[in-house]
Amino acid sequence: MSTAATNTKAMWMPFTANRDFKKKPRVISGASGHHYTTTDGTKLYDMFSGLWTSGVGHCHPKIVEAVQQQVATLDLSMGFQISNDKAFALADRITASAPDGIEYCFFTNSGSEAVDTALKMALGYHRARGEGNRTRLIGRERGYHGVNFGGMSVGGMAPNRKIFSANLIPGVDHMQHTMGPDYVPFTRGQPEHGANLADDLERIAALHDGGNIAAVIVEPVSGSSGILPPPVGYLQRLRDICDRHGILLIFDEVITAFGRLGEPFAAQRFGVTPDIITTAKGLTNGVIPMGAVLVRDSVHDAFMQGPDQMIEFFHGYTYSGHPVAAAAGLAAMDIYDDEGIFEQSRSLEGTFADILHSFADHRLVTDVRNFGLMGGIDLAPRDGAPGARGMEAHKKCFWDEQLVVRNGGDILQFSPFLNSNVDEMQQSFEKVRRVLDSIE
Ligand code: PXG
Ligand code: PLP
Repeated sequence: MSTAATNTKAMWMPFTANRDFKKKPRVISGASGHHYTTTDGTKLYDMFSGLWTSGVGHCHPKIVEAVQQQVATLDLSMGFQISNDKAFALADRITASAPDGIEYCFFTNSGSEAVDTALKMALGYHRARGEGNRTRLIGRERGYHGVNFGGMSVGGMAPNRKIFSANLIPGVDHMQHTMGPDYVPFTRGQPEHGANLADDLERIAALHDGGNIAAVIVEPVSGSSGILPPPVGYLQRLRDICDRHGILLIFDEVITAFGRLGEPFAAQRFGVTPDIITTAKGLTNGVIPMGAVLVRDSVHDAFMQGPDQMIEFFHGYTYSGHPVAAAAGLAAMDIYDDEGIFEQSRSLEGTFADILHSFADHRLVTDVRNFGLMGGIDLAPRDGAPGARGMEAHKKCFWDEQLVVRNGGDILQFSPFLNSNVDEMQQSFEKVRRVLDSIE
């Protein structure tokens, strides 16, 4: 596969090995359904649903039409002190599918912004209730909460943090991650043991006094750091500890919301309701950037005091509730309902798990983890070159097998379309196997 001439110099690419990429660029110029097309016309199967974003496939006609209509009808409305019909409709729609008690929705443009918004809400909530001393924020090792200063500070991925070590926001602690000493490699779905890892929050509460902690933020299933499903009972235990100390629980559902776990939200899948949920990605099927923070009525209501003409929360983005993004979101919600997308996702889980775990016998594979339609395969790192084997697998999938998979270092990550089928999955993983067989 050759690469048509694209001048790749000027763009400094996000989370990319720029110099390596630019030697032989991988440039997409089209997409339809479950495939991408490159600039030279090669078709690739997308085993990552965009970037965890596009559960119903690319260029879904209903979303394309909704966006086209909206951009020609109302391209933008001021979002401060005025708003637009589509944003209100989408807020209604999302909160209706959220767990009971989650009743309000604040729009952002990304997951990173949703996270920083949620952290600010948590601090504001306690202050508004006369507990301004509750300022500590608790994240978790191996957590990913985006790249803005708040999310990076509560995040637990060392490479994202290390050059900012002196600039992270103060007053943050991290719980240990959920692949504890008792973790058994090749566990299918949720580990049976490890709920007690949640007691690390109790340890931190004892250290600082729980009454000084504002919020705890976790991904229900850690995504970016390699698909870490929560041990059975772990999330409930976190909920209980938070309740005991008056700490807000934030679920970062940027990946896990909108069907990736076969439900609107992971909160419903695990039967644990947090106080705040952050979302993005699948909110618009990835078509227009948008994020949202969903909150319990008690969190919202705490802000609603003082004179009526006063702004209650001095926070917002120019594009919060952008009408074109909201139109895409409404179309995505229609598709999720009309096409039974979450049910389809749920029905694919078993096959996906079977196929992933069939890699346990491969000489390069050291662990396989899965939950819902999130999957990870750990490759043994090459001596002295961590990440090289994962990168080689990613590139070989792309060039030799016309398959897009993502690697986080030596962890291969898979995010199949929610409406894919068993044949597509089998064929894709045959390609992955051929690639792994060809790697030294
Ligand atoms: N929280 C979570 C849980 C995420 O997964 C973000 C926040 C940030 O969202 P934005 O829209 O600002 O990127 C994310 C994003 C990967 C990968 O390889 C995952 C994300 C981003 C980049 C790569 O798994 N998730
Ligand atoms: N910087 C400047 C100078 C601005 O005027 C604004 C918004 O008005 C921002 C940053 C924030 O941009 P956004 O609202 O798109 O996040």
